[in-house]
Amino acid sequence: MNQTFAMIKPDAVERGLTGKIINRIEEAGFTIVAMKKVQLSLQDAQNFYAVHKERPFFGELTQFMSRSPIVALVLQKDNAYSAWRDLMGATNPTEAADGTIRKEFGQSIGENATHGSDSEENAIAEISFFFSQFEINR
Ligand code: IDP
Repeated sequence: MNQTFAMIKPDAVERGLTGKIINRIEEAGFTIVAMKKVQLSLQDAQNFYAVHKERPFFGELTQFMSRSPIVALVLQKDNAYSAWRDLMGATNPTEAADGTIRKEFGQSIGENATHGSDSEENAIAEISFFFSQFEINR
């Protein structure tokens, strides 16, 4: 699977970091095959993060993700999901390696600038949550 799903989260979009993050994505050799800016409703965020619904931070996470627009992307590269996870860095920006996007742009464990699918299976599901097959350039 050479595609994965990525998001630029509300904190980064609000701070005017969309262009810088897209630049990092392209410089790392990913091809952006789909992209759009949308605002999630609270229900959309709850559906997208349903896997986390029992976690203590679910309310905080879904409020955050629906407070202002996000940028949704489909990225293409060999081993796309793991390559994008590597470029993002650890969930908590304070634990993320130097040179990663979360290290540079993340503000807290919750407001950590970007999302990336954590498996090939989830990449397929998350791409189809946001994009129809006609919106993905091949
Ligand atoms: P990931 O995004 O690195 O895959 P997950 O553990 O799957 O990390 O968590 C999903 C998202 O939930 C994180 O990116 C972050 O925005 C948020 N999150 C994770 N842990 C916490 C926490 O302890 N407090 C608040 N938000 C959290």
